[in-house]
Amino acid sequence: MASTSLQPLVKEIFTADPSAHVFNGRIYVYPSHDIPTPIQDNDNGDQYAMADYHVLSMDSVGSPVTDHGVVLSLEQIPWASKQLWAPDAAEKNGKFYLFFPARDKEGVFRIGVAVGDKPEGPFTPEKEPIEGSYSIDPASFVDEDGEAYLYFGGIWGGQYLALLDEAGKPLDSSDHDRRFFEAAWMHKYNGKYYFSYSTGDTHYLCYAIGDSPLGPFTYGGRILEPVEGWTTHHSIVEHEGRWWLFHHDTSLSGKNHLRCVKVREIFYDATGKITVTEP
Ligand code: FUB
Repeated sequence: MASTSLQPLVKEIFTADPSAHVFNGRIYVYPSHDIPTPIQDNDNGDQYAMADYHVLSMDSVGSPVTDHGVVLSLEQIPWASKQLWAPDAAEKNGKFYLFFPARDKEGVFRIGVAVGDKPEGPFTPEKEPIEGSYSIDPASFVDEDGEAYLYFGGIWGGQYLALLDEAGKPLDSSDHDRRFFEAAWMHKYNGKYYFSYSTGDTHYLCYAIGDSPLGPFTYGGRILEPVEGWTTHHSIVEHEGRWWLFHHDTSLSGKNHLRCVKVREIFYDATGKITVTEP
């Protein structure tokens, strides 16, 4: 099924970078909230000028989607100056944490945290970003033993994470079809850790598999071919025994910075490889 034939989860607002989780049996999606801007596309990503976050939720894929409205906005965050990019969320001891990147007052991307009592927010931001944090695209992963991890990285392809090829050799930064660029995500399937990501300027969603959440991860293949629009960004979540890929494209607007979130089912073959068609 081509990405363009899928329907956006919501059409009333533009959404991107969907991080999906199941909390209390319900699917919650933490997306970026894209907004119109006169800023032309540039390599700094200034055209992604987002100023608040919404949360979406649904009973299951295909059921009505609730937009919970604004759950955190730029003016509430004392350290941030602009660009509320791809967020993610995690639960710990009954509190819900929203992790988000934004440029600080010096224009450097930092990662902040906001806390809420419910998965749908609202969220109250900490006064400062996470100490020592930098870069974009935080992705949280809580393992079965309760240990929590935050993956991050991006902005023109800094290869922040070593991924290995099938021979155990680190992928070269010139391997644009396979190296990490941005949009990190972690999920666990059958005891293995799947680190998935965007290759950025070559527009693939790929994954690499490891025996530990800290890696090393060995390149496993592509999840999704390029979609409409420059960016590609995703999350993978299990719900009621089926696996879902949330991602975005620009089919609702035709503009790189006005994206829409979609969802499709994914499958695993007998060797653990991800496929978008049922084996
Ligand atoms: O939404 C802004 C940026 O575009 C994200 O941080 C990247 O992953 C890309 O989707």
